Amino acid sequence: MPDQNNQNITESIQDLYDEHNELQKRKNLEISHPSGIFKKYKYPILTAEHIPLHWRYDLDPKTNPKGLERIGVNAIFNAGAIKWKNKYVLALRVEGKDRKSFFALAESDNGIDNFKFWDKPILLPQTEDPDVNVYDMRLTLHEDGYVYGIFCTERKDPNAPAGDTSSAIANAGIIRSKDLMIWERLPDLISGSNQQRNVTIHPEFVQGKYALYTRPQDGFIETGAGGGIGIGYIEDMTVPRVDEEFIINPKAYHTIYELKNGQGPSPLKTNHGWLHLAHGVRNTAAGLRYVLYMFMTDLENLTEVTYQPGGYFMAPDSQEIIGDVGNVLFSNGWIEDENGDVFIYYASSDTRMHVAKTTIDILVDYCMNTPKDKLTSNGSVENILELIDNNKGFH
Ligand code: M1P
Repeated sequence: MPDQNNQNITESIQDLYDEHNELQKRKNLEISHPSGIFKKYKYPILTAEHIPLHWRYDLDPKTNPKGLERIGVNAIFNAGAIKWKNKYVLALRVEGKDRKSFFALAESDNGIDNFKFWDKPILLPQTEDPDVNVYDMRLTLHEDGYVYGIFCTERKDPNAPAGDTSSAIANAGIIRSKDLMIWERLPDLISGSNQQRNVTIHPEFVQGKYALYTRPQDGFIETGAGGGIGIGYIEDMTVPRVDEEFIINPKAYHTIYELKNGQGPSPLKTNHGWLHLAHGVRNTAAGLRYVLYMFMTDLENLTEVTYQPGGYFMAPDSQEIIGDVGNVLFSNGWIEDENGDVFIYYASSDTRMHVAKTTIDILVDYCMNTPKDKLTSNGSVENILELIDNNKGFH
């Protein structure tokens, strides 16, 4: 005769598995966007509910007779991305209910649905100064043959006054791998800045050196006098020292990147230059607003921004506006397929992951042919008047 309690727990766990399987199998539906620049998808590709059940529940009826969740996940967001062995692989920021973030890999055959987590989250090798919190990994296959994972590592500010339990120091942590399974931890970035976030590596050597996109800042939240997307060079990644950072894309008054900005994933190479995806932040009465924008840099001279469309490329729509940290779009991962398709992995409001699809040709057209921000209202009207003028005879 089966034990009644065990029977119940087995059934309730089975129900959880059924729901979880349904969620993972759900097909995504393409939604066109009026801009024509990308297509979004109806469902987020990954949410906290997608986390495998064996990471959250004690599945043994003897030790969990009530079938309760033991370890909860709050959100999944800000994923690095790479095409690996013909799969679309994401390195997700998984944030537990305890507020600690960690990384876990998930993969999909088509890049838009049926993402499945690998068996276990990543236990990061540590430096002598252990990470307290880690997040926002960029995955980049470098021409040296390694896949680099550069992420933000955060520790309490040792100089914070007594009673200040919030101030932290953020820096770039670096791991690398040749198989995405065994990761070597390198020293954290050494730079002249108090804080670093949004650091990623350029995929090619530049005059024999590694090039890193950085975001120097004075404080933990505010970039202060620093800020902007910088570039710095490193001789040897096992001693990752950037002696000088050159700001290639500064924050600017009355723009969508007025307060701060940050490089998203590593740039994509095109015949017309390097394509960059970044986030821009401005302050509003309702708090910070994070949107995505794009720019291009010269193929040879990475410090030269050649094109920068005015305004945002993508902003939070409808449900994307709502979440743990509302009004935020953030992207640190994209994948280019051999046929020129581009999968943009972005998170909304620090809560869930989405994908948008476009092509290299469309992104280059968008960057090269969208008027730039002339930084005044009249400048914006001039851009419209020029378009109206050029449209004579077409409407
Ligand atoms: O909460 C919004 C984002 O804030 C930080 O980004 P940035 O350093 O550009 O301000 C990061 O914590 C990021 O993870 C988060 O999504």
